[in-house]
Amino acid sequence: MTHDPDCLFCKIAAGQIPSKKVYEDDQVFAFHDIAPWAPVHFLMIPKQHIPSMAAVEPQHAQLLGHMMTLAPKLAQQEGCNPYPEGGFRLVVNTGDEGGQEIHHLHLHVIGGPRPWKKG
Ligand code: DGP
Repeated sequence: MTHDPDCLFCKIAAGQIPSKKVYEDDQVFAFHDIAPWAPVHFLMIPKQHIPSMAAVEPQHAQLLGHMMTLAPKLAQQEGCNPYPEGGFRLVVNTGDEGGQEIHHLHLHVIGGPRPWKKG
């Protein structure tokens, strides 16, 4: 599994930098965003270092599917109201023009009663 020793999110996944953990398994780590846009805002990251969605390869399909199927369960666990009145937003910023600041692939899971700061 690839690991970048200079990557902030690799360090968070490894427990070298503290975070408020939401979920962890052998492939994925989820934790609260440090600057939430909404009442529920956490990040899901692969434990392996993938810089962005632009770097995704067919070999990552199972991992990405795992993240996407976990997201609704964790969203509900973290307090998002049920679909359709509730729901959540999934965001993957990609590259500088896509608004990506941390170059380790991450899925924003955002929800809770509106209004939100962004969106
Ligand atoms: P993006 O712009 O998509 O790369 O989002 C990066 C997010 O990461 C941003 O919403 C703030 C969050 N973030 C940055 N540094 C830290 C940190 O040290 N801890 C936590 N929990 N979140 C962080």
